[in-house]
Amino acid sequence: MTDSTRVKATAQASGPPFIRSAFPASGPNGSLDHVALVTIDRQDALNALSFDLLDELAATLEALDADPACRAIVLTGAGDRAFAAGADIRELSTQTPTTLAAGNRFAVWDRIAAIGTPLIAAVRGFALGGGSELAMSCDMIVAGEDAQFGQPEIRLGVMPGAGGTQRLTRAIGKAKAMEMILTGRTMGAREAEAHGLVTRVVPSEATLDAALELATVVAAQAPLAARAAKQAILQAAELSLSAGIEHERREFFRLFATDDQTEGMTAFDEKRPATWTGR
Ligand code: CO8
Repeated sequence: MTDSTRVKATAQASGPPFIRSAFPASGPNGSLDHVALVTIDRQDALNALSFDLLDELAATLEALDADPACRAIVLTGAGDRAFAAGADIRELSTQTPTTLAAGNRFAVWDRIAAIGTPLIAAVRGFALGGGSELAMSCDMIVAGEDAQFGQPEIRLGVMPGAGGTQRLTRAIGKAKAMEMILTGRTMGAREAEAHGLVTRVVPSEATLDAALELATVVAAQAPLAARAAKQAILQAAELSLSAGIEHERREFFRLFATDDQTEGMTAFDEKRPATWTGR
Protein backbone atom coordinates (compact mmCIF):
# COMPACT_ATOMS: atom_id res chain seq x y z
CA MET A 1 0.00 0.00 0.00
CA THR A 2 1.34 3.45 -0.86
CA ASP A 3 1.04 6.49 1.36
CA SER A 4 -1.31 8.13 -1.12
CA THR A 5 -3.87 5.38 -0.64
CA ARG A 6 -4.11 5.92 3.10
CA VAL A 7 -7.16 7.69 4.45
CA LYS A 8 -6.64 11.32 5.12
CA ALA A 9 -9.03 12.70 7.68
CA THR A 10 -11.18 11.05 10.28
CA ALA A 11 -10.66 7.32 10.50
CA GLN A 12 -12.98 5.05 8.59
CA ALA A 13 -14.20 1.82 10.11
CA SER A 14 -12.93 -0.21 7.18
CA GLY A 15 -10.05 2.03 6.12
CA PRO A 16 -6.55 0.78 5.37
CA PRO A 17 -4.27 0.07 8.32
CA PHE A 18 -2.55 2.97 10.01
CA ILE A 19 -0.02 0.79 11.80
CA ARG A 20 2.93 -1.04 10.30
CA SER A 21 4.89 -3.54 12.30
CA ALA A 22 8.10 -5.44 11.62
CA PHE A 23 9.35 -8.26 13.79
CA PRO A 24 12.23 -8.73 13.87
CA ALA A 25 13.04 -5.14 13.05
CA SER A 26 15.82 -4.31 10.63
CA GLY A 27 18.73 -2.08 11.57
CA PRO A 28 21.54 -0.66 9.44
CA ASN A 29 23.39 -4.00 9.65
CA GLY A 30 20.48 -6.38 9.21
CA SER A 31 17.82 -7.95 11.34
CA LEU A 32 17.73 -7.16 15.07
CA ASP A 33 17.18 -10.16 17.32
CA HIS A 34 14.13 -9.92 19.60
CA VAL A 35 13.34 -6.30 18.61
CA ALA A 36 10.10 -5.16 16.97
CA LEU A 37 9.43 -1.88 15.20
CA VAL A 38 5.91 -0.44 15.17
CA THR A 39 5.21 2.60 12.98
CA ILE A 40 2.22 4.94 13.08
CA ASP A 41 1.66 5.77 9.45
CA ARG A 42 -0.82 8.52 8.78
CA GLN A 43 1.50 11.15 7.48
CA ASP A 44 -1.08 13.33 5.74
CA ALA A 45 -2.56 14.14 9.16
CA LEU A 46 0.83 14.29 10.94
CA ASN A 47 0.10 10.81 12.36
CA ALA A 48 -2.92 12.11 14.30
CA LEU A 49 -4.37 9.46 16.58
CA SER A 50 -7.91 8.55 15.59
CA PHE A 51 -9.77 6.07 17.77
CA ASP A 52 -9.45 3.36 15.10
CA LEU A 53 -5.73 4.02 14.77
CA LEU A 54 -5.30 3.67 18.54
CA ASP A 55 -7.26 0.39 18.52
CA GLU A 56 -4.97 -0.92 15.78
CA LEU A 57 -1.92 0.22 17.70
CA ALA A 58 -3.04 -1.47 20.93
CA ALA A 59 -3.85 -4.71 19.09
CA THR A 60 -0.43 -4.67 17.38
CA LEU A 61 1.40 -4.04 20.65
CA GLU A 62 -0.60 -6.73 22.46
CA ALA A 63 0.21 -9.31 19.76
CA LEU A 64 3.93 -8.53 20.08
CA ASP A 65 3.67 -8.53 23.88
CA ALA A 66 2.22 -12.05 23.78
CA ASP A 67 5.19 -13.33 21.74
CA PRO A 68 8.00 -14.41 24.08
CA ALA A 69 10.53 -13.91 21.27
CA CYS A 70 9.80 -10.17 21.32
CA ARG A 71 11.84 -8.52 24.07
CA ALA A 72 11.76 -4.82 23.16
CA ILE A 73 9.52 -2.68 20.97
CA VAL A 74 10.34 0.61 19.28
CA LEU A 75 7.35 2.82 18.49
CA THR A 76 7.75 5.63 15.98
CA GLY A 77 5.85 7.87 13.58
CA ALA A 78 6.27 7.62 9.82
CA GLY A 79 8.03 10.50 8.09
CA ASP A 80 10.15 13.20 9.64
CA ARG A 81 7.47 15.71 10.65
CA ALA A 82 5.70 14.05 13.56
CA PHE A 83 5.65 11.21 16.03
CA ALA A 84 1.97 12.11 16.39
CA ALA A 85 0.39 15.59 16.38
CA GLY A 86 -2.26 14.54 18.90
CA ALA A 87 -5.69 13.03 18.87
CA ASP A 88 -7.64 13.43 15.64
CA ILE A 89 -9.18 16.85 16.25
CA ARG A 90 -11.79 16.41 13.52
CA GLU A 91 -12.99 13.21 15.17
CA LEU A 92 -12.88 14.71 18.68
CA SER A 93 -14.76 17.83 17.65
CA THR A 94 -18.02 15.92 17.24
CA GLN A 95 -17.87 14.16 20.62
CA THR A 96 -20.07 14.83 23.63
CA PRO A 97 -19.57 13.74 27.26
CA THR A 98 -22.04 10.94 26.55
CA THR A 99 -20.37 9.62 23.40
CA LEU A 100 -16.94 9.75 25.04
CA ALA A 101 -18.13 7.81 28.09
CA ALA A 102 -20.40 5.38 26.29
CA GLY A 103 -17.88 4.44 23.60
CA ASN A 104 -15.30 3.43 26.23
CA ARG A 105 -12.68 4.18 23.60
CA PHE A 106 -10.23 5.66 26.08
CA ALA A 107 -9.79 2.13 27.50
CA VAL A 108 -7.27 1.71 24.69
CA TRP A 109 -4.84 3.84 26.71
CA ASP A 110 -5.01 1.32 29.56
CA ARG A 111 -4.27 -1.48 27.09
CA ILE A 112 -1.17 0.39 25.91
CA ALA A 113 -0.09 1.05 29.51
CA ALA A 114 -0.47 -2.67 30.28
CA ILE A 115 2.14 -3.77 27.71
CA GLY A 116 4.81 -5.69 29.65
CA THR A 117 7.54 -5.61 26.99
CA PRO A 118 9.89 -2.63 27.28
CA LEU A 119 8.69 0.10 24.89
CA ILE A 120 10.90 2.81 23.42
CA ALA A 121 9.47 5.81 21.58
CA ALA A 122 11.55 7.21 18.73
CA VAL A 123 10.32 10.80 18.38
CA ARG A 124 10.98 13.15 15.51
CA GLY A 125 9.03 16.36 15.04
CA PHE A 126 5.73 16.91 16.81
CA ALA A 127 4.66 14.87 19.82
CA LEU A 128 1.64 16.92 20.87
CA GLY A 129 -1.43 16.24 23.00
CA GLY A 130 -2.23 12.52 22.67
CA GLY A 131 1.07 12.14 20.78
CA SER A 132 3.02 13.39 23.77
CA GLU A 133 0.86 11.21 26.05
CA LEU A 134 1.61 8.20 23.85
CA ALA A 135 5.36 8.89 23.97
CA MET A 136 5.12 9.21 27.77
CA SER A 137 3.25 5.88 27.92
CA CYS A 138 6.44 4.31 26.56
CA ASP A 139 9.25 3.40 28.95
CA MET A 140 11.94 5.51 27.28
CA ILE A 141 11.94 8.29 24.72
CA VAL A 142 14.74 8.74 22.20
CA ALA A 143 14.25 12.20 20.72
CA GLY A 144 15.68 13.71 17.57
CA GLU A 145 16.94 17.28 17.88
CA ASP A 146 13.85 18.35 15.93
CA ALA A 147 11.40 16.83 18.46
CA GLN A 148 8.76 19.14 19.96
CA PHE A 149 6.75 17.99 22.97
CA GLY A 150 3.63 19.72 24.20
CA GLN A 151 0.12 19.50 25.60
CA PRO A 152 -1.69 22.16 23.54
CA GLU A 153 -5.22 20.99 24.45
CA ILE A 154 -5.85 24.19 26.44
CA ARG A 155 -5.71 26.07 23.13
CA LEU A 156 -8.58 23.90 21.89
CA GLY A 157 -10.69 24.67 24.94
CA VAL A 158 -10.00 21.39 26.73
CA MET A 159 -7.20 19.76 28.74
CA PRO A 160 -5.06 16.61 28.44
CA GLY A 161 -7.21 13.49 28.64
CA ALA A 162 -4.89 10.53 28.15
CA GLY A 163 -2.56 10.88 31.10
CA GLY A 164 -0.82 14.18 30.30
CA THR A 165 -1.55 15.92 33.59
CA GLN A 166 -0.26 12.89 35.50
CA ARG A 167 2.67 11.58 33.45
CA LEU A 168 4.07 14.98 32.47
CA THR A 169 3.94 16.13 36.09
CA ARG A 170 5.72 12.98 37.24
CA ALA A 171 8.32 13.36 34.47
CA ILE A 172 9.19 17.06 34.71
CA GLY A 173 7.67 18.23 38.00
CA LYS A 174 4.73 20.44 38.91
CA ALA A 175 6.28 23.82 38.07
CA LYS A 176 7.12 23.00 34.45
CA ALA A 177 4.05 20.80 33.88
CA MET A 178 1.77 23.64 35.01
CA GLU A 179 3.48 26.01 32.60
CA MET A 180 3.32 23.56 29.68
CA ILE A 181 -0.31 22.55 30.20
CA LEU A 182 -1.70 25.97 31.16
CA THR A 183 0.01 27.79 28.27
CA GLY A 184 0.04 25.00 25.68
CA ARG A 185 3.61 25.86 24.69
CA THR A 186 5.93 23.27 23.22
CA MET A 187 9.24 22.12 24.62
CA GLY A 188 12.17 21.27 22.35
CA ALA A 189 14.23 18.11 22.63
CA ARG A 190 17.14 19.65 24.57
CA GLU A 191 14.83 21.26 27.12
CA ALA A 192 12.90 17.99 27.42
CA GLU A 193 16.16 16.17 28.11
CA ALA A 194 17.22 18.74 30.70
CA HIS A 195 13.93 18.23 32.56
CA GLY A 196 14.00 14.43 32.47
CA LEU A 197 11.26 13.84 29.91
CA VAL A 198 13.48 12.05 27.40
CA THR A 199 16.19 9.44 27.76
CA ARG A 200 18.51 10.84 25.11
CA VAL A 201 18.65 13.36 22.28
CA VAL A 202 20.34 12.46 19.02
CA PRO A 203 20.76 14.13 15.60
CA SER A 204 17.34 14.05 13.94
CA GLU A 205 18.24 11.64 11.11
CA ALA A 206 19.76 9.21 13.64
CA THR A 207 16.62 8.98 15.84
CA LEU A 208 15.21 5.66 14.69
CA ASP A 209 18.60 3.93 14.52
CA ALA A 210 19.47 5.18 18.02
CA ALA A 211 16.15 3.89 19.39
CA LEU A 212 16.66 0.53 17.68
CA GLU A 213 20.19 0.34 19.08
CA LEU A 214 18.90 1.03 22.58
CA ALA A 215 16.16 -1.58 22.08
CA THR A 216 18.78 -4.10 20.96
CA VAL A 217 20.69 -3.62 24.21
CA VAL A 218 17.49 -4.02 26.26
CA ALA A 219 16.46 -7.09 24.22
CA ALA A 220 19.84 -8.70 24.93
CA GLN A 221 19.09 -8.79 28.68
CA ALA A 222 17.30 -11.55 30.58
CA PRO A 223 13.68 -11.00 29.45
CA LEU A 224 11.85 -11.97 32.67
CA ALA A 225 14.14 -9.70 34.67
CA ALA A 226 13.64 -6.84 32.19
CA ARG A 227 9.85 -7.13 32.37
CA ALA A 228 9.90 -7.34 36.17
CA ALA A 229 12.23 -4.34 36.43
CA LYS A 230 10.01 -2.31 34.07
CA GLN A 231 6.95 -3.05 36.21
CA ALA A 232 8.80 -2.21 39.42
CA ILE A 233 9.95 1.14 38.01
CA LEU A 234 6.38 1.94 36.90
CA GLN A 235 5.17 1.04 40.39
CA ALA A 236 7.35 3.86 41.74
CA ALA A 237 4.69 6.26 40.44
CA GLU A 238 1.85 4.32 42.06
CA LEU A 239 3.09 3.12 45.45
CA SER A 240 4.54 4.54 48.64
CA LEU A 241 8.30 4.07 49.02
CA SER A 242 7.91 1.23 51.51
CA ALA A 243 5.29 -0.56 49.36
CA GLY A 244 7.47 -0.05 46.28
CA ILE A 245 10.50 -1.51 48.03
CA GLU A 246 8.40 -4.45 49.23
CA HIS A 247 7.24 -5.01 45.62
CA GLU A 248 10.84 -4.82 44.37
CA ARG A 249 12.06 -7.32 46.97
CA ARG A 250 9.28 -9.76 46.12
CA GLU A 251 10.16 -9.57 42.43
CA PHE A 252 13.90 -9.90 43.16
CA PHE A 253 13.25 -13.05 45.18
CA ARG A 254 10.92 -14.41 42.47
CA LEU A 255 13.63 -14.12 39.83
CA PHE A 256 15.71 -16.62 41.81
CA ALA A 257 13.23 -19.28 40.65
CA THR A 258 14.20 -18.67 37.00
CA ASP A 259 16.65 -20.56 34.79
CA ASP A 260 17.98 -17.19 33.64
CA GLN A 261 19.16 -16.35 37.17
CA THR A 262 21.10 -19.62 37.31
CA GLU A 263 22.45 -19.06 33.80
CA GLY A 264 23.40 -15.42 34.40
CA MET A 265 25.36 -16.14 37.56
CA THR A 266 26.93 -19.36 36.19
CA ALA A 267 28.00 -17.52 33.03
CA PHE A 268 29.62 -14.82 35.17
CA ASP A 269 31.51 -17.52 37.09
CA GLU A 270 32.58 -19.24 33.87
CA LYS A 271 33.59 -15.92 32.27
CA ARG A 272 31.32 -16.38 29.22
CA PRO A 273 28.29 -14.54 27.86
CA ALA A 274 24.96 -15.72 29.24
CA THR A 275 22.37 -17.35 26.99
CA TRP A 276 18.87 -16.37 28.09
CA THR A 277 15.90 -18.67 27.64
CA GLY A 278 13.25 -16.49 29.26
CA ARG A 279 12.42 -19.22 31.74
N1 CO8 B 1 -5.85 16.02 14.20
C1 CO8 B 1 -6.28 15.97 12.90
N2 CO8 B 1 -5.55 16.48 11.88
C2 CO8 B 1 -4.37 17.04 12.16
C3 CO8 B 1 -3.86 17.13 13.47
C4 CO8 B 1 -4.66 16.58 14.53
N3 CO8 B 1 -4.24 16.59 15.80
N4 CO8 B 1 -2.66 17.76 13.44
C5 CO8 B 1 -2.42 18.04 12.15
N5 CO8 B 1 -3.44 17.61 11.37
C6 CO8 B 1 -3.57 17.73 9.91
C7 CO8 B 1 -3.91 19.15 9.50
O1 CO8 B 1 -5.30 19.41 9.61
C8 CO8 B 1 -3.43 19.16 8.07
O2 CO8 B 1 -4.37 18.49 7.28
P1 CO8 B 1 -4.90 19.19 5.89
O3 CO8 B 1 -3.70 19.15 5.01
O4 CO8 B 1 -6.00 18.26 5.47
O5 CO8 B 1 -5.34 20.56 6.24
C9 CO8 B 1 -2.19 18.28 8.13
O6 CO8 B 1 -2.31 17.49 9.31
C10 CO8 B 1 -0.89 19.06 8.22
O7 CO8 B 1 -0.99 19.93 9.35
P2 CO8 B 1 -0.76 21.52 9.24
O8 CO8 B 1 -1.07 22.00 7.86
O9 CO8 B 1 -1.50 22.16 10.36
O10 CO8 B 1 0.80 21.58 9.46
P3 CO8 B 1 1.63 22.81 10.08
O11 CO8 B 1 3.06 22.49 9.87
O12 CO8 B 1 1.12 24.11 9.57
O13 CO8 B 1 1.31 22.77 11.65
C11 CO8 B 1 1.01 21.70 13.79
C12 CO8 B 1 1.72 21.66 12.42
C13 CO8 B 1 1.53 22.93 14.59
C14 CO8 B 1 1.38 20.43 14.53
C15 CO8 B 1 -0.51 21.84 13.59
O14 CO8 B 1 -0.92 20.84 12.66
C16 CO8 B 1 -1.30 21.65 14.83
O15 CO8 B 1 -1.38 22.56 15.65
N6 CO8 B 1 -1.91 20.45 15.03
C17 CO8 B 1 -2.76 20.18 16.16
C18 CO8 B 1 -1.94 19.93 17.41
C19 CO8 B 1 -2.84 19.72 18.59
O16 CO8 B 1 -3.57 20.61 19.00
N7 CO8 B 1 -2.81 18.51 19.17
C20 CO8 B 1 -3.63 18.16 20.30
C21 CO8 B 1 -4.90 17.53 19.82
S1 CO8 B 1 -6.07 17.24 21.14
C22 CO8 B 1 -5.47 15.88 21.91
O17 CO8 B 1 -4.47 15.31 21.53
C23 CO8 B 1 -6.27 15.37 23.08
C24 CO8 B 1 -5.84 13.99 23.50
C25 CO8 B 1 -6.95 13.36 24.28
C26 CO8 B 1 -6.79 11.87 24.45
C27 CO8 B 1 -6.65 11.09 23.16
C28 CO8 B 1 -7.97 10.59 22.65
C29 CO8 B 1 -7.87 9.76 21.38
